[in-house]
This record gives sequence, C-alpha cells and structure tokens, in this order.
Amino acid sequence: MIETVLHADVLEIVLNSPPVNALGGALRRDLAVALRVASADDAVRAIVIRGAGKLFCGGADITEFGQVRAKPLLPDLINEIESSVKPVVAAVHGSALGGGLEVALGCHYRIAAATAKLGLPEVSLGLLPGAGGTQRLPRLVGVEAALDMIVLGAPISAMRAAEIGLVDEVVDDEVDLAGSAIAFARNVGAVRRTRDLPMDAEEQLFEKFAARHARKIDTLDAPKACIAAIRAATELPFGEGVAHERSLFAELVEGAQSKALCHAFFAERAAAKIDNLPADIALRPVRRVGVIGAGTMGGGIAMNFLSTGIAVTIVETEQAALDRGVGVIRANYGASVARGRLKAEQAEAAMSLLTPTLVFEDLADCDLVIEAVYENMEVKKQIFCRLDQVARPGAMLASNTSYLDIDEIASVTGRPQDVFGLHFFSPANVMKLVEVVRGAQTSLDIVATAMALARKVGKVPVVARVCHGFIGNRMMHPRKVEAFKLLEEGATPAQIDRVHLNFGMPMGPFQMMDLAGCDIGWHRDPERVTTILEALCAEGRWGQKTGGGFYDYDTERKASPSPVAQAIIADFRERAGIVSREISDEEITVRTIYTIVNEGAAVLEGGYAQRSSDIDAVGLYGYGWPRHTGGPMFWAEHVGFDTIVAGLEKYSEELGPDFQISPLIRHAGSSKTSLDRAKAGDGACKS
Ligand code: 3H9
Repeated sequence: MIETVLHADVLEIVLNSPPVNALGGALRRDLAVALRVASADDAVRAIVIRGAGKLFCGGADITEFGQVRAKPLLPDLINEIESSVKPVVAAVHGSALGGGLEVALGCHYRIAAATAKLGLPEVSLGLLPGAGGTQRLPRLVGVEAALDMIVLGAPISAMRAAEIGLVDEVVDDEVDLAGSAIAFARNVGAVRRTRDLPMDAEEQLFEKFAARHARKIDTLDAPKACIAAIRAATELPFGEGVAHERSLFAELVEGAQSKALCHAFFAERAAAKIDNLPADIALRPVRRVGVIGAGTMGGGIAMNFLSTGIAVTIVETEQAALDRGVGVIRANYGASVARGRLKAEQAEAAMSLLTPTLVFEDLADCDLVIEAVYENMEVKKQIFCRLDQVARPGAMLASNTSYLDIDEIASVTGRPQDVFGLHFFSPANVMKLVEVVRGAQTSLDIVATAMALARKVGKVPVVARVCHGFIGNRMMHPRKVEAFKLLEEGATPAQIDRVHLNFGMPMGPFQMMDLAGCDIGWHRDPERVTTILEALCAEGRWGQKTGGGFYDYDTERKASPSPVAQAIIADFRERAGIVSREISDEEITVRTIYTIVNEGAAVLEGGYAQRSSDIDAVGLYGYGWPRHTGGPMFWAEHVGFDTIVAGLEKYSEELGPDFQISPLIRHAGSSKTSLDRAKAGDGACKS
C-alpha cells in the first residue's frame, strides 16, 4: 500500500494501491503510520508524497460510502499532514482527484507534471469534497476559481492550476517528477499551511454564480451544498467551516441522488466487462478501420477513430456523396477548432488519416469494417456478401444497424464468427453509447476487441444480444407507442413532453421527433393518413427543418405550441371517431416511463443484456436519462418494482391487450429483490 524511500534527508512516501490509489481504510492507515515514523525520525527533514502507477490518487474509495469507515478518517489524516512541522510536498502526476487532491491541499506545497489533471469531481457523484477541500481550496485559489472547480467538478490542467496558485511548480514530462519534488522539498523553507491563509469574498459572488449556472444546479442537491460549504469558508473560522462541510457531506452521502450517481459511475465501468471472458483472451489488432457509407452516421463513426489516431478508409458509391460526407467531417473538425476544443494541427492530423474512396476493394486492408448504410436487410446482405469476398481473413465485420437481425446478416458470409453489430447513436461523434451486438456465432475475441476499441475511442460500450432494437431502441419503443396513443386520446404534445422534462429528460418524445424529423420512415403518400404522424407529414410539418412539426419554430428554432398542429390532431381524432378526454400526468408517467422500465426488464429477462446496470448505462449514455436517478432500472428499484407493476396494472386497459408486464419485474416486485437477483435466483424467470 505504502512504500517509503529515504533520499538523504527527504523521505519519499509512495501511495501504491492499484488501480487508482483510492484512499481506502488500509491505505489511510499505512499513510498515517508512515507520516508518524517520518515525524519521529530526526534524519528526515522534509517529506514528498506521490502516487505509484499512472496517477497520484483517484480520491476516497467510493465503495466504502454507506459503510462504517475505519480510522483514521480522511479529514483527520489530512489535518495530520497539514500539521506536520516538517515540510510536506505533493508530487502530482496523472490525476489528483477528489480526496486525492484534498491530500495534496493538506500538503504544504504542490508540484505537478505538465500533463497532470487536478480536480474535485465529487459533485458528479452527488457529493462535495468532504475532507476539507471546500475550506482549503478557496483559501488557496480564491472563491471564484474554487466555485468553478468544486461546483462544476471539471478537472483542470497543471498549467491552469499554476495560474490560479493551486500548484507551486509545473515540471515538464521528460523531467523526473519525483527527483524534482525531492529537490524542491529539500530547498523549501518553512511549512505553509493552507488553513492559515486569509479568506475574503465579495458577497454577491455566490448569487451571481448560482444564477449563471441555475440550469445545472436547479434539481440537484450536491451543487447547492457545495456552494453552501464554500460560503461557510468565507464566514467561519477554518475548524467550524470543516465541521459544516462534514455535516453537509454526511447528508449528501445518505441521499438518493448520491446513491444514484455513484451507481451510474460503477454502471459505466461494469458495462465494459464481458461475462465469462477468459483473462488471457488475445485481442485482434485494429490499425485501420473501414466505414461503408459517408452519410451522417458513417461520417460521425469515422471521426471517432480519426480523432484517436486510427486510420479510416471511407467508401461511397458516388463521388458527390463521398465529397459531401468528407466535407461534413472537415466542417465538424473546423467547428471544434473554432470553439477552441481542438488545435488546428490536431484537426489536420485527424483529416490526414482519412482515405475516401469509391472502390469497395480498398477495404481489403482494413482490420475492422463498419457498414453504415440505410436500414434495409436486402441492401445490408448484399454489402456483407461483397465484404466477405473483399475483406482479409480475420477482419472484423460490423453492421451499425439499429434493429436488424445480425445473425441474418452474418448468414450470407462464409465467416459468421467475424460478424457482429456495432450500434452507434446519433450524432455518432458525440454520443457516448455504443451497443456491441453479439450474434449467435460471433467469436468472443471479437466482442472483447470491440469493447476495448470502443473504450479507447472514448465511448461507453455495452454488450447486447440480438433482438429487435437491441437494448436501447427496444426499451424506448413503448414510450413512442404510448405517447402517440395518449395524443390520440386527448393529451397534447406539450403536456407529454413536460412530464418527461420534469422527470429530468433533456427532451420529450415530441420535441425529439421534431428534432430528428417527423418524416423519417414516412411512406411519402399525403393521401394515405392512418396516424397523427402521417397527418402532420401530409401537411408538410416535418419538424424543425420545415419550421413546424408538433410545435412551431421561429428562425432561431425556438419552439412554441402550435395551433396548426393542434387542429390537425383534433381533425384526426374527429375522423377516427375518438372523443378526447382529460389525461393526468400520472397516466402519462405510467404509460411512457414505467413502460420503458418494463421493457428493460424484459430485455434482461430474455438475456439480451448481461446485467440490469448495463441497461442503466444505455439509458444514461444513449438517451439522456437523468443521471441523478441512476438510470431506468436503478430508478425503478428506488421507486419499487411493486409500485411499477401496480401502475401498469392500473392502466392495463389503456395499455391494451398486447401489452405484457414482464414476469421478471413482477417477481422482483413481489419478492422485494433486485432484477439481477430475481433473474439469477428463480428458475422460472431465467431466460
Ligand atoms: C471523494 O474523494 C470524497 C472525498 O472528498 C471525501 C471523503 C470523506 N474509489 O475509471 P477507471 C475503480 S469521492 C473506488 O476504469 P481510468 C473503478 O471502478 C471520489 N474505486 O480507470 C475501476 O474499477 P474496475 C472522488 C475507484 O484510468 C478502476 O478503479 N474521485 C475509484 O479510466 C479503474 O477505474 C472521483 O470521483 C474510487 N475513487 O480512470 C474520481 N476510482 O476495474 C473517480 C476508480 O473494477 N475516478 N475506481 O471496473 C475516476 O474518475 C477515474 O477512475 C480515474 C481513472 C480518472 C481516476
């Protein structure tokens, strides 16, 4: 856990607790012992604390939250570091996050490698820095910079840290950080305790900050508590401020939002794991990726690889489409450069890795080929048939289909073991979710390679099995069906969308349709009107792009309720002989949110997802499900599966005879257990 090396009169203490040097009970105990030994040893004049492996420290051990924590507690340990009469220097490389940065703040000086990141991201776990961070950081860097770091939670670079006074020296990466820190510690004069630094702040700073970030803060407990704790730093002596911070932390850690956000953190990481994967499985090398189709999806997919330094061959059938696709990729990079998110030379480097071509045979040297053409089984089969002739032996062959049968696609090739689904979400260069769809014959090393590759390009991959719509689209399907039925029965688009916005979704179903285009999948015959959607399309209301869909849009694309759309809906009801009725928000919640949960349970029950937290990751990263609820399955467990079932039963008539309550969710509800346990524990519910 702790290694110590004496360099003449400076003791180097190394935190060594893989994978992230999290400050669990054992590491805290060993660090406290090392500090006491150093303080008692006359040969030691100064101390350096650094991390082994790829980072300084990832913070408190999140798995300990909600349990009795062993002494010393982190705040006490950090007080002990700060109280040392011998200078203590933190040498930060990789990351110093959360409790890790709080340890560094307890040290008297901090030096950092140029590539290091420093942050207090506790807010994204529904917490605040609970080991003195809210009291020390504002004393060191000022209230304004502290508010940014603590309330918004984004880590900063070593350079920025030096600018605001968080670190005392930045060391180039080629220079030996430990050596520099030891020299620094040897030469530094007296100790300098952050807790003793003076504190002042302009009173309105807090109000201004809260107003500026109202949208981010509004429904969340942690950002408000962070602001309150920093305010306490400006009003109370250090000791009292720390006590206030501690009580706010204790409240948050017991709260529903923090539990949900910690669940989301682990759900994302659990999703990357493949059940029963042999530890020694060899991954296939992926040096060049082929993308078939340079449309919006193909271009977005290509960008993920280009941005990570992986060469891409992109194939189209016509020069104009190819030029258009390459133009969009170039424009997207240009926009990132203009916004300061990317350097011009990085954009150029990415573009230089792109090979556009009209020659299908150019895919021959690709290690992975991703087909991204429109959703038509016959077209996809033709492409895979051709791909089978062209691709080199061992190449991984993926379809980006959103719902088609991967096994049927694989069946036209002589190598079904190499075929799988790689379902990106639109816009593919932005959305984090990727479903890695494992066909009946897909070999395990392909799945493992695809998962690792997706992580490498910054995605959150989730393993899915073949079913219509896989995990995400299948789970969300009932929401669309019920939203349209509710519209027919008497609800308005704005009412249904409001229920979803209040729930925390970034958009309601009708806002989403207007954004994507109401005409997607429309048969283009204005005379044939059998649904409200067809009625809108027939009137040229195709969504934002035509200035109107379910809502009207002004030139800035700002939405307002549409009397025209309402009249079209009313006319449709009249023709269909439907007498509209008042619909409650509760009914909308049950029919468009509980039904998502129910379908998610059916996905798990059928074995199409490995675990219920994977379904949460899909909701969070593919559909903007509110993170502070933990995802659809976690939220439902919190609400109570029996409550979900009771709601669905109450509206069974409205849901119709085809709607089935998942036996798994019933079982979990009646036995008051989790979905995973219900699935594992009861033979009747196993898939
Ligand atoms: C805190 O500090 C509270 C204090 O203010 C007050 C206390 C009183 N604990 O992400 P990776 C696991 S709150 C336990 O894949 P990377 C992770 O689950 C904390 N486990 O690696 C995974 O396990 P597995 C504030 C942790 O290299 C493995 O380590 N700190 C923790 O891509 C590898 O993780 C944060 O919010 C932890 N703190 O990224 C930082 N961190 O292999 C949270 C990670 O079984 N951590 N694990 O799946 C991170 O952001 C990233 O892990 C980090 C490394 C950037 C450090």
